[in-house]
Amino acid sequence: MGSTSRVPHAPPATELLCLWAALGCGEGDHHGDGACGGDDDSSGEAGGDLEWDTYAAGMSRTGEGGVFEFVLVAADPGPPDKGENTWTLELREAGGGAVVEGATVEVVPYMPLHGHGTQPASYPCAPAAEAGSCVAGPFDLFMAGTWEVAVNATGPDGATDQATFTFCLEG
Ligand SMILES: [Cu+2]
Repeated sequence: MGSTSRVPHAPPATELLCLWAALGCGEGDHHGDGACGGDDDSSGEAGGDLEWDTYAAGMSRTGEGGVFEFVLVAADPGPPDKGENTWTLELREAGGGAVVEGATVEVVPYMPLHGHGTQPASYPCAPAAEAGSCVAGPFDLFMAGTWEVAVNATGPDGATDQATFTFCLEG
C-alpha cells in the first residue's frame, strides 16, 4: 500500500508547549490562539484568559491593592525577550502621587502556562539614582512564551501592594 502516514516524533509536553508559545507570540494579538493566549492549554489554575501587555518604556499600572502606582521605566531588552532581562522600576503613590522612597521592591517572574518561575525565584530591586526608582535583575526569562512578572512592594510605612506585568517573549 502507498500509505505515507508517519507517526511524528512526539516531544515531551513541556517542549511542545514551548513550541506553541513561540508560535503564539508571532500572532501579535492580545487574544492569541497559541500558548500565549492560553485558552486551550491552561484550563486549570493558571487561568484560561491570559493576555499580555504591549511594552512601552514608562508604562505603568496601579497595584492590585490600590496603594501604589508601578512604573516600568525601562526594560532591557525592551520589549522583554527570552534570556537575561533588567528592569528599571519606579514606585509612586496611587492616583498620580509622589514617588515613594525607601520602599522594598522585588520582582517575581512566573510562567503560568507551565507553572514555574525562575531560579532564584525572586530578585530584589536595588535602589537607583532617581528617587523612588530601582533596578531589578538581570533575571533569566529562559523560555519563550508568556511570563507574568509580579512586582511586590512594601512601602516605608509597611503598606504592601503588587502589580503584574505580562509579556509574551518571542524567544
Ligand atoms: Cu516555561
